[in-house]
Amino acid sequence: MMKASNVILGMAAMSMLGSCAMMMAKPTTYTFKHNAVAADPSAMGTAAVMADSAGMSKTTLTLSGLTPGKAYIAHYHAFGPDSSTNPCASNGPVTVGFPNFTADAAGSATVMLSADMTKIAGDMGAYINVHYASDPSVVPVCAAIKMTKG
Ligand SMILES: [Cu+2]
Repeated sequence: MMKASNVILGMAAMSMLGSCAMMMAKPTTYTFKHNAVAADPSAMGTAAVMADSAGMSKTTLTLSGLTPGKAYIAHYHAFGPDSSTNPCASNGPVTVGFPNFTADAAGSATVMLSADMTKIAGDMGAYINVHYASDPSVVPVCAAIKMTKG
């Protein structure tokens, strides 16, 4: 009696774990690389991208080496016309914007974006860059998501 019910409980727990694993896919992590600019020379970080079963993506940026207390903006960009093998140099249009954020006293920041998967699918989500909010032409770091156009 005891044994049988333990087995049934065990099987129920296993199947629950299985369905959770299917719903919560593991994130894919991309590394930010520094652009050839003088701004924030030690800026670095990662972008962790996860898809859920409802067609939504969740992207978490974890950044350090930013200017303490400075305001930043970040975007997903589509593959642009200037390169087909280096998304960060392709000068593509913004597809989705992250919420505005400010680096903390240590120069770190974490920002999260939930977006419909279709908005960042394929060339639509070729790279993520981080700009100064005060001057978007300053882009200290960029993370390549899709390396080849098309
Ligand atoms: Cu941008």
